[in-house]
Amino acid sequence: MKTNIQSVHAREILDSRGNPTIEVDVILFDGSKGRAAVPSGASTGIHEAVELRDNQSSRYGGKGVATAVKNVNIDIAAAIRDLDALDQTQVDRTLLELDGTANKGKLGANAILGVSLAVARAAADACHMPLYRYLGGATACRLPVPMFNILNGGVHANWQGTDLQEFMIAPVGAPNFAEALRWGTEIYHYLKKVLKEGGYSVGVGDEGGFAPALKRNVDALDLIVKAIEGAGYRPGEDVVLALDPASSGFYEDGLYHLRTENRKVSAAEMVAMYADWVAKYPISLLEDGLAEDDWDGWKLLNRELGNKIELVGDDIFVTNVERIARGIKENVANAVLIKLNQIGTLTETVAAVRMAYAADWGAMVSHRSGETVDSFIADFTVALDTGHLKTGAPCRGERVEKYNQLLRIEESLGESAIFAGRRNVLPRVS
Ligand code: 2PG
Ligand code: MG
Repeated sequence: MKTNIQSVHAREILDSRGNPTIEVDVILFDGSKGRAAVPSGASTGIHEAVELRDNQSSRYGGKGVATAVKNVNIDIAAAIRDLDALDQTQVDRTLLELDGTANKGKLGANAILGVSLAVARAAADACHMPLYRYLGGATACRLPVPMFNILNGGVHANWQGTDLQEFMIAPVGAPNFAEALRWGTEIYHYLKKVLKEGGYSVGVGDEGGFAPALKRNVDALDLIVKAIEGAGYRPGEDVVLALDPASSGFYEDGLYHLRTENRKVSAAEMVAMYADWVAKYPISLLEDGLAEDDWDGWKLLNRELGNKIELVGDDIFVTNVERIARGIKENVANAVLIKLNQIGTLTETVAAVRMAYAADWGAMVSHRSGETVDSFIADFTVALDTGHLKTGAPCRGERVEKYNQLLRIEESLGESAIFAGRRNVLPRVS
């Protein structure tokens, strides 16, 4: 058949941090082509699928992915050659069977994901369809609220800034995606001015947000509110705030270690701190407020704030349906963060989104802190209609490429485009 896979070829390329990652090219018998590159996290959850690195210190300090490349070019290429690229489920099942482990440790989730995504792109090419249309069907037309991470901390700022990793703004009041992008970008630039005036550094972190060394984490919220107002927007009306503390990164021996503030606090104290912030600032979303295995803490968090804001699980769920199912059963959150490389195939990622929807939970698609210019997640977000996407500040080529792709999608949809706006950032709040 014309849409069967003719060849699969992987290579080692660099990501935005200058670390090696995988890029895969897939060619079908009709000449259709698909290319995909795999991102890489820094504040990775311990339950994520395995990112296979060579651990050979003489190359790239052990971070090479030559083994994963070889796995694609030899074993995977042989296993999926001749499969129909339009049958994504069969392709992904074949990859899972070939790997045979629970965590994709044999072939590497990075090797598997590169192939899975490149096959989808080749199939879309064969159908002469844009990726969002191929993945999402005839009715895919809703653009997400961009969640701009304009102030970076934690490991993304080398622990030189705030303990909390991400302070985001969401222009929920914008009439369309292009305007949301403009609003967010203007606020980002205004924040630079506010920081300069305050005598802070305006160097940027891994995701393009500024990374000032603030004395208290809460100071970031004040600076951002100032920037929103300074840029001419109304906090809480036009633009809301979102946080990803990535708290697994500062959870030690049962306590949360806020280094900048020189204090160690319990889960209950963290929850009280968030509740206080939610009362004082227009915060609509909190991701990873507590650590990846602090299930009791999460239950408390959800009891306190689950009816007020969106509580998104990243490291706790790792886009894995088994962990999401537990989260739904134990009622610990109301949304899931969706990262393709946490689980390793397109099919499993879609299953995670569907599980969230079936429970009336939200789903927020996410980039990784190590990225390439691949914009798969932009199309994926529109296809799966998740209503919001976080892919960094409106700064750094690998971040803006996703936002620019959403501009292109909005343009091509023309009158049919819908902007998710406020409702989709606050799925459970009236
Ligand atoms: C996160 C991500 C992306 P990393 O924690 O949500 O922002 O960071 O890719 O480093 O895990
Ligand atoms: Mg996170």
